[in-house]
Amino acid sequence: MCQTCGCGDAALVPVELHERILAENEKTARHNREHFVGAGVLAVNVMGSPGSGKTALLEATARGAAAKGWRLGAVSADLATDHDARRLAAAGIPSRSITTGQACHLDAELVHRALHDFPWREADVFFIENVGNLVCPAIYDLGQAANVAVLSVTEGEDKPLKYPVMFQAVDLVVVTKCDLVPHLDVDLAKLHDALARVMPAPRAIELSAKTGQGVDAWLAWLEEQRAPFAAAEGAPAHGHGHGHGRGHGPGGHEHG
Ligand SMILES: Nc1nc2c(ncn2[C@@H]2O[C@H](COP(=O)(O)OP(=O)(O)OP(=O)(O)O)[C@@H](O)[C@H]2O)c(=O)[nH]1
Ligand SMILES: [Mg+2]
Repeated sequence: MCQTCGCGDAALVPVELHERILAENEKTARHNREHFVGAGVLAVNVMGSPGSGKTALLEATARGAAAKGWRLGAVSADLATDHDARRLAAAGIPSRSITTGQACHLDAELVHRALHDFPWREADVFFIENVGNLVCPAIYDLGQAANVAVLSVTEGEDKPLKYPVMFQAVDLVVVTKCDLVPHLDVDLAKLHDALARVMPAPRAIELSAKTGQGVDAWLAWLEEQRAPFAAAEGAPAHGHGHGHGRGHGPGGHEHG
């Protein structure tokens, strides 16, 4: 049970109080967004079920980003360990862990605190790996520019229909562990159909962090998201010529 949001339990957290918590969160998220946009940093909220392959996706991203000359940064959240931040650091991504205790999602304040004393402004792309959970993380704005859901092929084609709040909130779904498809009964056409029914603007990339399938398409999507930030600074989308922290960035790029 999440003690922070109450997971919709009106006895634990009355509706009015929950609305106040969300309103407070919105304020801090706006503040975070101003920081990210002002520093020309593309912040991406990476969400998905426990074990869906979020950290593996970021490890694969580190391998591809090096070739593009991007600098990456990350915070990685789970309830009790710093395992993922260590994995990301080992993959070459400067990372900080956020341990949430009993909370099943990140909120804007937790992210804001993690940014202190951390050189996030150095990054071109900054990933926020959320707590593994297909529900609550979708409700909390963190100040990110883009939302991504990671959905592995082992989870079943109907997940977008069963957990629509997540899939309604994201700009992209990365369908992971595609190397396993030959060993499963999963029907990818059904999965894409379910996404099309739920996502306002359906967009998905099939990927395997293990084989590298789809990583180029994922990097191209990131480059697309990054472009307005680079253009605002008069630098190429993958260049380092931008001066971080100078208070400019793209307008109208905010979501949710
Ligand atoms: N075969 C295969 N296994 C994968 C792939 N990506 C991740 N895995 C495996 O799936 C398991 C979970 O991967 P993680 O990257 O830790 O998943 P996560 O979503 O970050 O997990 P949490 O942070 O705990 O929610 C690990 O055993 C990975 O090796 C993939 O592309 N192919
Ligand atoms: Mg992880």
